[in-house]
Amino acid sequence: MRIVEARVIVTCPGRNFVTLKIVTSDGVSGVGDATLNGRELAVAAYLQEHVIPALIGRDPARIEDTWQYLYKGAYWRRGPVTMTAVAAVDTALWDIKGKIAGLPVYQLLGGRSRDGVTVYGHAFGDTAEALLSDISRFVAQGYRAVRVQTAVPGLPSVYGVGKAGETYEPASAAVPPESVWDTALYLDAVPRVLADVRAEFGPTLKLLHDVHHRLTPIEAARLGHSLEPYALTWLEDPVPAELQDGFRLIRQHTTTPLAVGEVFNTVWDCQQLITGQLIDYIRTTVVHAGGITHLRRIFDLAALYHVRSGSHGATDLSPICLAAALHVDIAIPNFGLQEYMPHAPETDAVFPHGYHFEGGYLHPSETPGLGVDIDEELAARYPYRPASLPVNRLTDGTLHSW
Ligand code: EZ4
Ligand code: CO
Repeated sequence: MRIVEARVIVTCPGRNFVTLKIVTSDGVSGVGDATLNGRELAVAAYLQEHVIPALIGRDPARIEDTWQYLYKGAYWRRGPVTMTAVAAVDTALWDIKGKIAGLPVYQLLGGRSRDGVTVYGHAFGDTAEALLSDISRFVAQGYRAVRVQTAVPGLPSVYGVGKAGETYEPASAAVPPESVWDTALYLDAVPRVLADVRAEFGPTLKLLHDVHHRLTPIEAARLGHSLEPYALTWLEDPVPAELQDGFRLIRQHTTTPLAVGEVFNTVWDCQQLITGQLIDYIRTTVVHAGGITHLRRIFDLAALYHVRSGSHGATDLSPICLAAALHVDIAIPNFGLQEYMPHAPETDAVFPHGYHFEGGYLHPSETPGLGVDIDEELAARYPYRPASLPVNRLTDGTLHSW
């Protein structure tokens, strides 16, 4: 069997998504997510110009060899654009292998290690009341874990906190919108809010908070320490993680568990974090970390060091990525949590899928392969619209992180 065709599909059903579809000489096809939020067309061009010509004629069964070929053969290793393109190919080939075997992909990964994939939802509120009622909404649906993001009095807007009644979408304008950031106000507000939330919901609801890379290590250490009474399941992205050693400083000062990795692309981005036991959860996921093949390599390394998975799963990762992530989550021994933001109805319609949510768990599809597809006719009705993530400036105008 040979790969006879591969096509890149760019669509915007509520937000932008890039998809790779690979077709074999036997007429079996597979899909892979290739979406890189705010940089979609860079990946589309990488696939179209540099990857697809080299795929035609290859044996689709050779997943590992194709991964190595695309990673090493490019000469220019790693990086989000390259690794998202590699991930798309890898995911599509696992989909094809599952369809040919007549098995859901998780069976090819060793079968189930658990009954369901525990997910966390995104609660936010611009007032304390709105936040508590948003969390109650998740609890009522059976969620066991909730990420809590709050407005900061004195700041007009905060990343991750939407307006009441609106669906939250981080990439909102063609050119990055700018907002104002003040660390002192933030560090003052967050512990008070988490105290209220813990008091209201009791000890068993898992609470998480995402800092979105906005602190320095010593500021993050202080925040982690001040949140200890409220027993967070994790504090996410406390600092930008180019300097993996930065986490050592945070770790020395707090027992609040740490999670990081949604922007990582390879095992090399988290090697010190994992082997130094500087984190508790690694947030890499299929689409941005080289596909199922490489993600499993990261999670296997993590398992040796008591680090559990906590894969990224915001709405800019397409239903194809979520479907693939669930096959990994259900199979690996060291699964921790899976992020879950339901997609918009238009998105779900473009990507018909068999995974489903029930009582706080997501369940992967039981159909052969990934159990997800793209409706290309419907996708064509939603043309690409440029969108960017926002940036922050400090009150004096200095550019800050996010
Ligand atoms: O900012 O997916 O934990 N989740 C997040 C997300 C990310 C977006 C970036 O594309 O931080 O909301
Ligand atoms: Co995050």
